[in-house]
Amino acid sequence: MKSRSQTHLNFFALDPVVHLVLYDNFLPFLISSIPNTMRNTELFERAQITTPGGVNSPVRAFRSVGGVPRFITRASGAYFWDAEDKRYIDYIGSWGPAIVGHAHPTVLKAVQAAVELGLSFGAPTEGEILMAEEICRLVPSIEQVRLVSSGTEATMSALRLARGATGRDKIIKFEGCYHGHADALLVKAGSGLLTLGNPSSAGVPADFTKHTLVLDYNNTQQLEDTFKAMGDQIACIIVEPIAGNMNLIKATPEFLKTMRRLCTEHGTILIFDEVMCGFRVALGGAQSIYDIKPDLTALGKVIGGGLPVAAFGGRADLMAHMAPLGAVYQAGTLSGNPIAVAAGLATLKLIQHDGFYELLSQQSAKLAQGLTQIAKTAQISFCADSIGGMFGLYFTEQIPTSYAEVLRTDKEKFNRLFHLMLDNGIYFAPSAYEAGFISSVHDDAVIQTTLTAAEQAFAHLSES
Ligand code: KE4
Repeated sequence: MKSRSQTHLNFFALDPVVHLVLYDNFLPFLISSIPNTMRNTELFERAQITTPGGVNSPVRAFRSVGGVPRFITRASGAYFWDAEDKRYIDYIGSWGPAIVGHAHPTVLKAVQAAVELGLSFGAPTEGEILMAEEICRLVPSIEQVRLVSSGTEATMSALRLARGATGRDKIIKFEGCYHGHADALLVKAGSGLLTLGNPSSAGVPADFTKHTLVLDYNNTQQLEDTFKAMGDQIACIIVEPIAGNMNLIKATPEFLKTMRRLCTEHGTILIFDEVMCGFRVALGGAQSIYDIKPDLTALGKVIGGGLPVAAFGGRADLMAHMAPLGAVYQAGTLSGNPIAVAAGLATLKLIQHDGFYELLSQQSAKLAQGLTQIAKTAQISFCADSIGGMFGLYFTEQIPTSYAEVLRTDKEKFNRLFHLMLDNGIYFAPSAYEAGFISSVHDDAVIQTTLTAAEQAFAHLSES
């Protein structure tokens, strides 16, 4: 019996000509001629060997909608292509960053110019000043800002700052809002009256979430009651002023106004997590729409233009607590990375063109209203909502205003719509609990193609 190494050796002892024919010509031809209808499946199976779930962020695994994730090879404008060279109209836009469309020439040019000068220095650069000045100019509540590399870092740092500046431990978040995966924020409502948080993830000690109060989004009375009971113990409220992580849910003006008043009365820091809605719903973010001034804001996604830039900032007197000036520590090797900042600055310039947000709002409304009309014709219980470049799709009669209402929408119907549209080259967010995103290049032709595909999809849904 030949040992494995002997067989191996003989194989490599092949006549070089045979090896050349076999390895450098025939096999590559053979592989390339396999119909690539299996490439996504093949890549997904391979990915799962070396990466948990085959993905580097859970939502990408399609576990909520089922099926095989599409491995994207390239993107341009409103489109991206998968490993089987199938083109899709993209309605996630990298979960927000691709607001001017994928691979915008101006953004690519800025990145290419920056790359020529080096990738990362670990020392300050002028680009970081330009980015900080632009953010402070566009978001007036931000007097000082610090750049980081992810939304999680931004919110985690803002929380630490609020606790450091107030000397208090308790924080308030809302069921259905997602602020990244920092331990104190991976909580679900507890059973207690004031819903002290319980960990929503393994690996998070109960001690790390016992100071996190989880309240109901848009429940103003509960907010009043909580502050009456323990307002002077609360370091901060963190909220998505327009929520995009339980599908699209807008805060009521009364909810945010009450929050602002209670925080002022009790010396609590109000943190707006605008990582998703910042520069997405309006140039000044959600805070400009509601005309409410938070004490701190977290930003991300759009300000990196697709590369890793996020930020937290706000009142200068609070930011003065940050190291190296103050006692609240935060740091990051790649914070303010020059390539990422170049992409972000180029994107921030493009979104300031006249009429940019009017166009986004108009196009997202066309999509939402068109889908609603198609569903009505198909006599399917469905509605849609939009604001700026964000939209929400709900299989229910009324637009939800709370997490509990979102959970009552028909998730199974959404999943069937998702796949019917995916098969037709339309890529919605792969979850009934995510918002959708359009870019400034989702023009009428793109929207019409989507609506035509939706007519077939809803007709199919109504037959079954
Ligand atoms: P990142 O750490 O993923 O950069 O940002 C966390 C975060 C913070 N705050 C808000 C309001 C967010 O929406 C996010 C991240 N958003 C998700 C979309 N649901 C990113 C997609 C993903 O997790 O892969």
